[in-house]
Amino acid sequence: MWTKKDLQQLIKEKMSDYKFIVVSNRQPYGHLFKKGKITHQRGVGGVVTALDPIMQACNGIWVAYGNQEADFLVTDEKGRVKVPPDNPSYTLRRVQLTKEEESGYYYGFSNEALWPLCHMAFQRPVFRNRNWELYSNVNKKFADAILDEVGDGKAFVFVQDFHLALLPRYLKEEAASRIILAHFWHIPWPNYETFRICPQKHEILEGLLANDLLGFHIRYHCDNFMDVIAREMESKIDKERFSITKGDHTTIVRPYPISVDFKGISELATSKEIDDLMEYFKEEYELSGKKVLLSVDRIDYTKGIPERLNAIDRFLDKYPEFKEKFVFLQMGQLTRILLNKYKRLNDRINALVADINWKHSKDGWEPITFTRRHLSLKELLALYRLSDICIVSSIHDGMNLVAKEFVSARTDKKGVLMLSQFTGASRELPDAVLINPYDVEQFSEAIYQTFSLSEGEKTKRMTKMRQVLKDNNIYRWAGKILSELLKFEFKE
Ligand code: ADQ
Repeated sequence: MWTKKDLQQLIKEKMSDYKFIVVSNRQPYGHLFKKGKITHQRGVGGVVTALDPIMQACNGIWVAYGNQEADFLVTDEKGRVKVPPDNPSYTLRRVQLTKEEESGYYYGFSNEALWPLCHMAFQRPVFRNRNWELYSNVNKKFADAILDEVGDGKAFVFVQDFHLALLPRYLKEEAASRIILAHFWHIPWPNYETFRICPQKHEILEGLLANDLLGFHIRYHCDNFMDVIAREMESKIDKERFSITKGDHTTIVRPYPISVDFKGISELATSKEIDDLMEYFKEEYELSGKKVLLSVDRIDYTKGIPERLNAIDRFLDKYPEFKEKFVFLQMGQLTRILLNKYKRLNDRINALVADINWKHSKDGWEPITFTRRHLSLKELLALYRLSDICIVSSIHDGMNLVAKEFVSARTDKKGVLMLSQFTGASRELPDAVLINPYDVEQFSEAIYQTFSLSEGEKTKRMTKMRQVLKDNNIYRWAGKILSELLKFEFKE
């Protein structure tokens, strides 16, 4: 089993002679104002959880977009600041973007073109030349910052996600012999029929083929990528080694299913503070004596929120005897709200919640409580622990960490996970109750069947899922990628 210590050890032993640079759009720490004073906030999510301790162990450099109001008030002239702020041990180099750059690179090409292109959610991608230009410029800006940090030395660079598809090529063009590159793509890779509509497909593929190692969550996404390359690029494909050679450069393609800090979550979830928070939520949402259904998502059209609400509606149509017996808590965090598609989705969810609550309400009881806010990790864990059923109904999702967090929090081995078969997580967690969010009949029936599972069956399923995540934790994800990366040798 991989632990945080194993990872730190690996990096200390093998990376001492080189620089280690992580690059991502989102930063591990942000600086902002609170009551007139500058304070800081740690970023959330698996990547920060896994890589922050590595960076602390190897005195690395993390390059990211500085998007908080006080970010550049604490940095030097190059945008550098030592983090973690309470125990400075590595360098965060912030890249500064103008509003126009943020709009074209982040909202525009990343989230209006690549996000819908890679998710089979039947949302048409929008390709605008100006957004592409800004996406390229910003990738170049990231490359300049990294090259400045590498200087005349040698570095291992670990790139995150779809915001930075061109970055590997810019780096290799300038310093091929001095940089070894891994890139992890956190979202699905689409099939050829879908990908081929992208006007900038060749530039994107060339960008990604500059990596030495390219990772996706599951084998299926690797297969899709290899297939797209076979049809779009002159290259040599080795299906046994899972490698692609273009010119004299070879890229290895591998699946690495991302995960969560299973042990850390299990321990925190059983603390007294979480017990207190559970009591608070039970009172706040009037949960006593009722079964609790829970969903937690960014409000995104890939997460299947309307599909879930429709399934609750159908379930109550068919089984009205369940009225007053449960509450469905939908916790949603607003995201990308500047984009029209997200504004419309938000309006649609509000209308659906109002309609369904009106239709099924009884003596002051309403089936759905919709809370739109960001929750702290402790609040999340309290909600995971007090719920009977956690529903993840994404219509397409690279992995989905909510499913894994829920299982990690259930040290009592109770609670049932309902999981969309279109998430990467469903490959590792077949003991969840698997659903098809497009099939409202099957989905609503699955809710009914989940209510009637025996306690023994629930424990059996949860025990198996916990065993899977205990082994496949976030440190294993990072450890596997970095061990592979360290096998590459610098060219003389
Ligand atoms: P996301 O699409 O953001 O990530 P997901 O994996 O579910 O999706 O992670 C969401 C994270 O945000 C979870 O850690 C969750 O707890 C947190 N979160 C959600 N709603 C919240 C709220 N209201 N308050 C606080 N926290 C909230 C992308 C891909 C996924 C892939 C990850 C990691 O789309 O498929 O699993 O990257 O690779």
